[in-house]
Amino acid sequence: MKTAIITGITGQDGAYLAELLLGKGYIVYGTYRRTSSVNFWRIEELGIAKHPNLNLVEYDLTDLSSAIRLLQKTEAAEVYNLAAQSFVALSFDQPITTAEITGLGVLNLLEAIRIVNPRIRFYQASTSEMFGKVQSIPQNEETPFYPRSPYGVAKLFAHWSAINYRESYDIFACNGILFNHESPLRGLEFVTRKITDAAAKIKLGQLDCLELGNLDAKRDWGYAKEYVQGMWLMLQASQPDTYVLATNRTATVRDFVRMAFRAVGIELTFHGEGIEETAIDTASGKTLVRVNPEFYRPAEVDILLGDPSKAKRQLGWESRTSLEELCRMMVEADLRRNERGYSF
Ligand code: NDP
Ligand code: GDR
Repeated sequence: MKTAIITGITGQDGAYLAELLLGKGYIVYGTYRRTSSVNFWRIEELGIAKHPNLNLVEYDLTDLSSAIRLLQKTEAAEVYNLAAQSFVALSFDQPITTAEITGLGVLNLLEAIRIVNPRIRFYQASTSEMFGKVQSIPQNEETPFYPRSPYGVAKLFAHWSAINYRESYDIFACNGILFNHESPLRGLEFVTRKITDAAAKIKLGQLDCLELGNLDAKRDWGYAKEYVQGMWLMLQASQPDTYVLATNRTATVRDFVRMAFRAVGIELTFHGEGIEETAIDTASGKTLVRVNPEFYRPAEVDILLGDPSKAKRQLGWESRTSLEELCRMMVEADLRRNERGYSF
């Protein structure tokens, strides 16, 4: 039986990865941060919160001794580092905290691996945000980085740290450069889930209008459950490496809005441009979506489109769920939740 640590068990990917590893017979240590009320809703929704092989442990990413004790206590063979301050917009308001958690936190784990057991296999959650102001389209493992947010800069530090430990100390450190991946377990602050939750609420008469920022941003959105499979495959390979996971399709935020409202039976017509843009219900003429400049970012990533051919070639990984299917799945989950009167 293999033992794995997943940092960030309370997040979207942490929950799906825990489900995957438990299904493969792993003993899983899932770490969470201490707060007055920890929320395990995702692993509860997946029905694994009480799994006999799942151990929930408190862990502080910023504390090296805590990292050392975690590795000593669990004797894990694999560490998946998913915990991070992961919300790009917040990183502009809290750049230093983001650097400490999302950047330096990774170095604590790498140092702990070097000290406790350099044979541990390590997965670092790198991101397409590192491409930022993109230097070519589509982006692959060779595309130069140009981060556009404190989050992207912190992730780039972590990314290069993992490569440096791979090259300096022969540590099996893999970087997955994952493009946006979504699911019914996505946090409500991210744009896809904000949209599917609002479309469900508007359909149910619980909300009048959805406010968004930049509708022109383009993202390569895939299904999170498939992406965690890619993380696992990276750590099973014969050599540590860096891989892009993406769908190779890009769509605008506006496209996703149209798709989500269509999934609740509402056809939208868009009018105006920039901060004047609105979307109305074609049938009733009611304004259902408007732009609020508060949701604009100081610097934006305009277009992401990933080329996952290396992952397909070397790991046999590929994305299978279309954006339409993903969007419908998210809308249906949000309709069910809002009918019951709550959504996290
Ligand atoms: P989530 O935001 O859903 O989860 C982030 C996790 O990190 C949560 O468990 C959260 O805990 C934890 N965390 C946040 N702040 C701290 C902190 N100060 N100390 C300890 N833990 C903390 O992210 P995802 O699951 O979507 O993403 C997983 C990883 O992959 C992240 O590193 C993200 O940056 C990266 N990534 C994500 C992509 C995506 O599209 N989803 C794409 C590329 C990379 P809590 O519940 O307490 O907040
Ligand atoms: P992103 O995801 O920044 O790509 O980071 P997010 O869903 O937050 O934004 C995507 C795009 O939508 C635009 N946008 C809005 N975004 C939010 N959150 N809220 C809005 O109201 C809104 N209106 C428009 C944004 O400007 C942006 O262009 C995600 C995170 O999961 C990161 O952790 C991860 O590394 C990257 O994906 C890949």
